[in-house]
Amino acid sequence: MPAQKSAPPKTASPARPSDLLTKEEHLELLKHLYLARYFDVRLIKEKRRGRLTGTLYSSHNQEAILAGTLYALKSTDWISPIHRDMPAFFMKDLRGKWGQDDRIAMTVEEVCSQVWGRSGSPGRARDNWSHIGSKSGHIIHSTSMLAGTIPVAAGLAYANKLDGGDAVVVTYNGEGSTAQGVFHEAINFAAVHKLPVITIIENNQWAYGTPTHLEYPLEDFARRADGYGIPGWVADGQDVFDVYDKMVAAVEYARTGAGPSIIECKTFRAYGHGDHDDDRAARYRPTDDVNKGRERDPIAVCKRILVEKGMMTQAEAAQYAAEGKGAPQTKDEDFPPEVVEYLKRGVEYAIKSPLPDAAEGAMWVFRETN
Ligand SMILES: Cc1ncc(C[n+]2csc(CCOP(=O)(O)OP(=O)(O)O)c2C)c(N)n1
Ligand SMILES: [Mg+2]
Repeated sequence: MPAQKSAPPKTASPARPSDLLTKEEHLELLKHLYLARYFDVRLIKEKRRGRLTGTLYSSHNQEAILAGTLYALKSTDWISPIHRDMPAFFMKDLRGKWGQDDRIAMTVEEVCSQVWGRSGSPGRARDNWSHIGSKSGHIIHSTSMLAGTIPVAAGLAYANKLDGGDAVVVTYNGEGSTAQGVFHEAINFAAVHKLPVITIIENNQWAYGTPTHLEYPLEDFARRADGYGIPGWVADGQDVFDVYDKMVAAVEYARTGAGPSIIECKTFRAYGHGDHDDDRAARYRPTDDVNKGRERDPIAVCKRILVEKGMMTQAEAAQYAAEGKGAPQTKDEDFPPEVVEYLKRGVEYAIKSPLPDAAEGAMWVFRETN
């Protein structure tokens, strides 16, 4: 074989979608991480202060999954969040629309009212958490049945496709839910009909008290995609830009009619399954594993990348130090003031709102009249 005379032409590596974001958009993504984190921290503190009741399902340490995926969507796209995704309800459509309440799916007031079980909430005190949705805001009403959200998403995507729409439907699912039969049935259906359904697997290493090695025999849950002949991406769930890049690819794939896909986002559940499980989780999860799992805080990862890209100075990165702290150690000063103000609006609105009238108890309950 003749020796190669000249070096092969240098091909520039293709730009990652996140490299095409402006500096403002990079900084906005960091703000979304702070917002999701502050929601979590604030609710935990409110509950400890006795100003809030009900179970909290923390998304601490998993914020980059919500921020990165939502940032790649249009407001006409649909999402189907579940228990671990509470900030998604007020973060959908937030890209470039901070403070424009009439242009986002759900306001922080509505979401906080839901958490406080007040009359202005969609669920009107029947529940304090994620069993809500918004038809106009394109959020599928959440159910508790985990992967049971995927057939609903597939049906919606099918209807939208028949109507000639270009909406993408995104479901958020824990890795544990991928072991349910309905996960297989729904994704198989979506694959056969080439439906624009994107399934985000939030692999936080635990399903309640069950570790991943007792849920699935392989390392990457994204490999479940192979059985349906659809793409399965693995994203670093701590890196909002990597999540965004994989999401842009999945959205493009879905939007062009190619069909469904799966993105597994590797992360780690910071607390117990819900706060009722915190004490027990401290016994079933070795402390070293928890510390290691929480080592790469998504806020810190994002800041490091912003500094590397020259979009933030070290001093600016150090200004609000929310990363690496649990809720009790975190102060308001660890967050940008506009983030604290934004959430404060929701919390104060909820606390001041009345409880629903007791007579409402029977509302929405089916009753035979004859
Ligand atoms: C069909 C069904 N089985 C069991 C439950 C009870 N349950 C609620 S969340 C959960 C664990 C889910 O784990 P995973 O899917 O990994 O999500 P994570 O909580 O880790 O985000 C279980 C067992 C349920 N809600 N629905
Ligand atoms: Mg899990």
